Amino acid sequence: MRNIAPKDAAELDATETREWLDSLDYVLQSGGPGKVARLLRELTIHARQNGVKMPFTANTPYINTISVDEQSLMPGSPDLERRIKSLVRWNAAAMVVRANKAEEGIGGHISTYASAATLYEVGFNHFFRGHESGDGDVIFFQGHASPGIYARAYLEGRIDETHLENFRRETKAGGGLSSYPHPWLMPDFWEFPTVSMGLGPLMAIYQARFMRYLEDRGLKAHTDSKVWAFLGDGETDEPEALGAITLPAREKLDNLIFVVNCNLQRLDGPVRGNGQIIQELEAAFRGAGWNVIKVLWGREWDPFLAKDRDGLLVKRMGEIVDGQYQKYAVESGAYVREHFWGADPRLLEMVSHISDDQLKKMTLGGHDPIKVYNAYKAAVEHKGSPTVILARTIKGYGLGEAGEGKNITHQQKKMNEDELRAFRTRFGIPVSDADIGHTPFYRPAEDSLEIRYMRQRREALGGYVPTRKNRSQPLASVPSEPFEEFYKGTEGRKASTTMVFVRLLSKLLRDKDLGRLVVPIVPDEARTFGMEALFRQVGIYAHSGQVYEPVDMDTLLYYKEASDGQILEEGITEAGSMSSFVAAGTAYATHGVNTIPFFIYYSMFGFQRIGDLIWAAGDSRTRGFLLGGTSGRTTLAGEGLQHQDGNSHLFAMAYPNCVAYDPAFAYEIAVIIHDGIRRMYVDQESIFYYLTVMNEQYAMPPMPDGAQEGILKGLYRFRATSNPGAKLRAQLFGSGAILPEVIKAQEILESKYNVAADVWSVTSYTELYRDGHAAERWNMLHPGETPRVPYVTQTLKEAPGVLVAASDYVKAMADSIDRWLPRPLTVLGTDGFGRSENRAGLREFFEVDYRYVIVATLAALARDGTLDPSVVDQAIKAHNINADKPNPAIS
Ligand SMILES: Cc1ncc(C[n+]2csc(CCOP(=O)(O)OP(=O)(O)O)c2C)c(N)n1
Ligand SMILES: [Mg+2]
Repeated sequence: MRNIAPKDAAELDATETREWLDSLDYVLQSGGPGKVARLLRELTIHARQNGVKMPFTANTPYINTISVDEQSLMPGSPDLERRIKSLVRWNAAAMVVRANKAEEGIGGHISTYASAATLYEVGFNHFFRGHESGDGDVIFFQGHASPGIYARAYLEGRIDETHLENFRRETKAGGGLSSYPHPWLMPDFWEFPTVSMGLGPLMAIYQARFMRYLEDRGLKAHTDSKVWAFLGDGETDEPEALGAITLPAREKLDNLIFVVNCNLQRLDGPVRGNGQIIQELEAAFRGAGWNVIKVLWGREWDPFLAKDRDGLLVKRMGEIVDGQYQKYAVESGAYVREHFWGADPRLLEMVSHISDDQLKKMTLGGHDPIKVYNAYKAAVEHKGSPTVILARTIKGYGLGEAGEGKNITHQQKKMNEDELRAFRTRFGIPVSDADIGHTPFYRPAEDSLEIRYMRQRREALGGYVPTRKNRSQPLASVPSEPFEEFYKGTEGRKASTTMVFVRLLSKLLRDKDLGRLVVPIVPDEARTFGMEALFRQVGIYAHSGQVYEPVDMDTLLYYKEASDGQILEEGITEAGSMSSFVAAGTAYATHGVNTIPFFIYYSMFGFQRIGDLIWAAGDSRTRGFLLGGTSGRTTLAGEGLQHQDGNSHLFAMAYPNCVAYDPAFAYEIAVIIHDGIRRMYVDQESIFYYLTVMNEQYAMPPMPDGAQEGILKGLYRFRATSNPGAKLRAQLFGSGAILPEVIKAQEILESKYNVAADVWSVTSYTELYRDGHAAERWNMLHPGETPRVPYVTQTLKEAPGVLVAASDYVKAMADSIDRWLPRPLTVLGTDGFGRSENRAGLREFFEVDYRYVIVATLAALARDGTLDPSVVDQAIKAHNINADKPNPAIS
């Protein structure tokens, strides 16, 4: 074999490559891109068949997805849009700087919006459709970009200078602005909370799917509305952000557009200093089946890429890691020339004719309106899959020395006079040097070209965004028929509260008025709760219908999927299910449809696991019912430590607009849900419900007369003693499945120990606690007036004897009302880790069964001196209680 010198070999290689590329160019010109793609596919198969190992990559080169040839001209006035964007930039920065001058430490972010301004402005001027258009878009704004959204609203005349002045000072007179998007705080403005990072993208996915659900079920006309979700590149590290991205691809949700602001930085520093976040995200989204559009380079790069016949520049672009790209952003043109272009003399030659200054000014794709416009256009026109736009930007763009591209920029809240002056000059804001120290807001005259243009554009696009309002009509009333059977009890037949709930749900689904509005949501748990009959009754929602023959087709309750199916069977994702709950429970505002979600799940995997999403639901003014199934630390047998929930009611107490109940009987559930629908959908209160339901079966008694009010307020007397004149008296409180234990204790206390006890059902410690504190607060602030008396005090002030409470939840629940009772409360509860055991064993272990209620009652009487302590001792022995067993709270 002839020896070929390495140099010759390289040349031969280059010539061969050249020839292949020339042939490909020929096919491209003669047959078009489709033919090239086909040919490449054939070549790949051929190569594989002949043993060529093809490295897998889900990536495309590090260049814009949309080539210059594919670009459309941008409509509108680029000059005016640039002016407007500069004005928004200035006011956004000014509001943060001023807020922090007035109040040290009040916070706010300049650099997130600074990087995203073009991404938003192109949207506002050309894409985001307001609700008046009939095709209103649903937009999740990146939380930390809020100053820019406020600054635009100010220019549009929707909010005034006082509002900007009071950014982050929400309690100030004249109105303040909330730090981030919070519908609870600004119910006419913000639609969706996003600032707990990761939740926005997740909720956006389920929002897009819910829009399809409403359309497929005929609850909403088919529209071309889009869901836009703006998020940070750092935010994609949150599992919630990427955890559900296969769903929208699977469901072909082309109504969903993610825009990831890839400024390559997060709070502390680079997102992927040693790698490339954009390529990483591209691979993840492409792998999941999304349409990915990369917007990396501004138009100044186009001529260089056009000249890059050998792919040297593309290769160079693709080999730089993000930390290094960040370095270029803070360095001079000379540095970029030396370190980026200088890697190869042929690259250096490419830029020999332009100055360092021009080099420095070459923009990135996310700052170029034409590139962004074309990406959005392609996204809204794309059919068959969701789109993600990966837009490269610089964090703190335009801040110069004050933070552009620097690691500290996320936290930058202050700018000195020099920095402000430079910023003003760069964006051409007419603020004089003399005024710069005050950082004045600037809004051109009402009839200026800028203001008129902004208004015209928004008018053409269907009104201002964001705008939140209640777009639904309240329900006229709640039908009573579905609830009635539950007031009568089960006449001795045993049922669990879960069975009762499922029966009620099934009746509501059949109701001629309410039925279509009910949205049952389950995370792969329908059979656990005995809901499989609903599969057949109303079907499981599947946009595509059922394209296979289910294995159980020949059974009555087969697994029926249908395009107008009503159940959202989400699979094993409480987070996804909760996002559906939010979409359905806010549809009264977003879509003008009063859907009523019922989300039932394993109660342990609710507040404990997805508490932040429940918090966001509260913020979003979500309406609906959360059902914590298989709840109660000792009622759920066998499952053990990770499943047995004795905590969720404690968590629920801290959610301000969550109304929580731990009901024991069928009629309690009926009363609570009936009243809940009334409060939320007739009276339009922004509250949501949490009910725990259990799987222990016992006979459901009829509702005692007059119990309704107490059920809702949190406490009523279920059964009075037949011997009120007895010497030894007690008041026993029970909740949920522990109430039957308390009733049993009452009987034994009366027959064996001559203690006459009344039994109270405590349906909600949370409601009693809130009412007690509300009264106390009012009394503190109104010292001269007749004091208000908490409901629990009013109800129990005359009640004689000792007070004992037992529930399947932590003791803090019952402890929380102690101060409003006439005497101290003895509390039995289930603090501690659960155990795999049967129900009786668990109640013994946690000390909440009827025997402990008896002992606790006798001990309280002994403590008060009305009973000899030896009786307590005898009871402990008689009931086989081991007085020296370890404390379950810590064992
Ligand atoms: C769940 C959660 N964790 C932490 C934060 C605090 N935080 C706010 S912004 C931020 C960095 C954001 O970086 P990125 O997503 O890249 O957005 P950028 O500002 O760069 O556009 C962090 C850590 C938060 N808001 N939410
Ligand atoms: Mg970032």
